[in-house]
Amino acid sequence: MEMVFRWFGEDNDHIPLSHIKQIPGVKGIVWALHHIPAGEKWTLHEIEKVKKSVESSGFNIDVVESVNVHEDIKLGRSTRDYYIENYKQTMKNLAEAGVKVICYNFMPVFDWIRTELFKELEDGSTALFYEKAKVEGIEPDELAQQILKEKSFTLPGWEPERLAKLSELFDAYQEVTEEMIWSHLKYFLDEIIPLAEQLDIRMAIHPDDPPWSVFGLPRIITNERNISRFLNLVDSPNNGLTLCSGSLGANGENDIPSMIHKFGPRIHFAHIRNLKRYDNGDFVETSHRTEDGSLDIYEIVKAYRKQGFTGYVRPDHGRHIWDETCRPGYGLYDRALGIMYIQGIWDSLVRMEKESQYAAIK
Ligand code: DNO
Repeated sequence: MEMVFRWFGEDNDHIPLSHIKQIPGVKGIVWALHHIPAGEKWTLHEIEKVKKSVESSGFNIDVVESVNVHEDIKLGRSTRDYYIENYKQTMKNLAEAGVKVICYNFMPVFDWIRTELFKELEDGSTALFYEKAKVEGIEPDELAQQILKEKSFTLPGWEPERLAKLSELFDAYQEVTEEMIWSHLKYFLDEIIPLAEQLDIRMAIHPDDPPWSVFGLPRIITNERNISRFLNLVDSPNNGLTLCSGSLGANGENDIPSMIHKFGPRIHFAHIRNLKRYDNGDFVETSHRTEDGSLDIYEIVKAYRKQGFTGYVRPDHGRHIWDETCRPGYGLYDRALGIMYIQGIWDSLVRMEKESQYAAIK
């Protein structure tokens, strides 16, 4: 596995690359041109600017998260071909700059959803929280207002241009069923995967977060069966996954280690994080440690090790600790702790394998 760290750019992140450099084991920066609205091309010139600053700090730019898909593509509108052409041009430019993996998602309207960004935990830290009853009893624009009342940060997936069109988008999705989303996704994949093969780019869809329908919007990348269906829509190694343990793990029926074994070589990018599920359907994000949440992070890392996983991995959201002022989920400290926990498990597994081989020889 190759450890990478998400970073929002020089003008957009409070964490300098020099601090990321001090986290042991991090090889690459997961980046994006966050200022470019979904649907517009990423020019080589803009890409090269990030490449220069990231590479001069000693990191690779192999993984992009995300090149967002324009809503017209998800809605299957007649204008989708225009946006797909732009997407392809972005893929070509990214390949030219040396990018290997593109993470994206196919969630209608919203990317991830939470009801509180700084929910206090028992230890005094704060973390992202999802309250089921609240989502069921609130209008989406009201939730967006509440979530964004702190203007000191921008949130990936909650970009202003997306939120400005909220009611128009909800109207547009009224008639869109899950099966229609499947067919729009297939149309998109039929266009981009052959190009990804030519460019040697691995496309990695991110699961829906949380993995169920919210506000009546159809969501499909939610469980093992649907992920198998997704991979068969275009059966190519370049049509792969970002396997996000925390997104899928919000549903207790999703068995993450079993998915890792099942989808093995089609997982190009691993997001590892923990969360604590409550019986009433709420969940809160926790430290990465197995004991702190509902997911068995040890078993997850072990499954990757057993698969011989050589892809990219990043710690996912962390808590906000030690009074750090940061974008929700993306502080330095707890993600760095998460990295050390993941690497601690991985390194122990490697050592145990070596020791048992050695014992067998003796
Ligand atoms: C939130 C992230 C998501 C993710 C996208 C991938 O913190 O996990 O915004 O980047 O869904 O396309």
